[in-house]
Amino acid sequence: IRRVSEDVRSTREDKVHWFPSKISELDRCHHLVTKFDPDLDLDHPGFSDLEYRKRRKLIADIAFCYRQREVYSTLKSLYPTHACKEHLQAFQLLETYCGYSENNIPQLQDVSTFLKERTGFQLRPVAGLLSARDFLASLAFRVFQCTQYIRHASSPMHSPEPDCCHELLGHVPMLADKTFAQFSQDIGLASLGATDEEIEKLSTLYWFTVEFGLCKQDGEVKAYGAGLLSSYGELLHSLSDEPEVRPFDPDDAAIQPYQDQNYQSVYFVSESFTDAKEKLRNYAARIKRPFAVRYDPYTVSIEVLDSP
Ligand code: NLE
Ligand code: FE2
Repeated sequence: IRRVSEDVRSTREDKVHWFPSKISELDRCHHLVTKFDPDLDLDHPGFSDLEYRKRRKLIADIAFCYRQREVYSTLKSLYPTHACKEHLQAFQLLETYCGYSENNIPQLQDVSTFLKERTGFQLRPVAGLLSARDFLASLAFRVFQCTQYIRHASSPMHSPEPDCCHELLGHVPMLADKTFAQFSQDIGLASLGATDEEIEKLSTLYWFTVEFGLCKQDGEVKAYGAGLLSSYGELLHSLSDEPEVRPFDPDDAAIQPYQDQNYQSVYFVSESFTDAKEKLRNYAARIKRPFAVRYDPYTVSIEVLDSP
């Protein structure tokens, strides 16, 4: 095995996308997509709402607590019957140790410290929806980029874009599970230096698992996707008879078309997280890259190796 990280950067620059190899280089993974920026996106539900746009610029506002309460208590009442057990367990801990409650929005740093102790994941504030390439690269380091603002008050039960309810209620509890954390990092590692087409497939896979995944537990189907666990409306929809539900197969899920404005019409159900993780590893091993990557947890960096 020969290290080729320098080669990748110098001689292969035109063929391989730059990707971060040190955690500090995530500073360069800051490219927002403009689609959901309420100041730039004409279709954003809050675009013509100047009051909303002003509020989005402030992160701590009294009004935030109010919406949080409604979203929080409504979702919490559904979790016992609709959420997977990993989510339920972690949610309990977050209420006990991290200030999760309907009256309080916890501090990102406190939640990050909690996650770091559980699975090594840490949270990093981000101003809006990132490009898929940058977002996935962060996962390779067990860094989760978290939005801080809250959804528009006109639709508390479903938001098309991520917001702090989505991150804190949907993603954070799941990232406290070891197998799920590994699954998330594996998607990130597979994305480093990948072609645009592969990034598209990996982000679609991410969409149908981390965001909208279902799983079997004790003979029942439960939700583990963050997009479901943070939307009262879609959580009910996903476990009703309406949508199509297919067994999770990465080759199938990676090319399934989807939209991000409303509830999904198709979901994928995994046998277990371990099964999903193994299937994903098998998928990732078949992605063609002129090198391999290995995460070194001691130095918190990515080593680039020649493919064997
Ligand atoms: N639909 C989700 C929610 O309402 O929380 C957010 C999905 C972000 C991909
Ligand atoms: Fe998300």
